[in-house]
Amino acid sequence: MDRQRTPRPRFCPQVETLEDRCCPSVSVLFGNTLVVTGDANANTVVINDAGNGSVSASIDGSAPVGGTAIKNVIVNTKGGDDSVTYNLNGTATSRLNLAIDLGAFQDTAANKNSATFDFHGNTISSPYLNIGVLGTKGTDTVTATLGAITDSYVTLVAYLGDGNDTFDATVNGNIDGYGLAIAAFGGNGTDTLGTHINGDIAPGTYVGVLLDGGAGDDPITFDYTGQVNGTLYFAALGGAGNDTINANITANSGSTGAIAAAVAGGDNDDNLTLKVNTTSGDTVKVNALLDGGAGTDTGTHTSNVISNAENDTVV
Ligand SMILES: [Ca+2]
Ligand SMILES: [Ca+2]
Ligand SMILES: [Ca+2]
Repeated sequence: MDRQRTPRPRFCPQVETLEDRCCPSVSVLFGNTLVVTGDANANTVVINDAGNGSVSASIDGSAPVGGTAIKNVIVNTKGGDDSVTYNLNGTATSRLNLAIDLGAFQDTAANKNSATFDFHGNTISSPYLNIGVLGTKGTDTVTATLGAITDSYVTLVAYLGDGNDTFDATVNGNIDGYGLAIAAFGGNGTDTLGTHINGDIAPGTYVGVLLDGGAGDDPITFDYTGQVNGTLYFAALGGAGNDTINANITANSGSTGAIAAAVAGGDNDDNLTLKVNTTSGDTVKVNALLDGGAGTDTGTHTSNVISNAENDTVV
């Protein structure tokens, strides 16, 4: 090496934050917490969960790092257009907390991020599975496809922040024991929020879904089909803006549980649909409300729904 050359400084430029000096990394803390850290660039994170505590992650194609007794996965992708994919590759029997920050404090309105949770049809039978996603000022897309749930407490919560965001959750399978809670908060912007559940709800089991569009003209969709022998709670809140909410609940023949459903348009002129279909003679209880809020609202609903929409149609 030429000694006359000034050594290149080892510190990074001061405009960079401390966090962003580091390379993207995956590490295990305390033997039970997997930490995935991105940087200011676009990062691709892939998490593979065997379901039994064996969880690994890679970032930007790095070799997977993980452990066999992982209970927490913490992902912070920071700035840039980031994507995070979670795969459940076997029956989930171990508890897991999964927290994903797509760059809430770094991204601008120009950024685009995604978080995808694919359960590949595997059953969730862990005591607890908690998934939280923190969106950004940019465009965030959260997609989740879950299988059956047995004797588990499962929560999926997404705060999408500003921008035109998308949340879409699908559950294909019966929900038998404890429960499931799904909540999405669209924040500002035109947010497309959807949840689709195809499966029976067993006696004593609770399923709750909250879709909150926030400000902006939000399209919100909810579909449920199955035998309701436990309790189904559903609420969609349009917030400010001209929102379109379409909720279709079908309690299959033989349902003995309870359904509480509310669709609230909030301010401005909303187009609201709430259908709760039951079979004559079933003992399933229904409490359903369609509330247009301020503005001139259009309501379409089954006869078991109480509505105050200005333009009201019973179907
Ligand atoms: Ca990043
Ligand atoms: Ca956002
Ligand atoms: Ca709205």
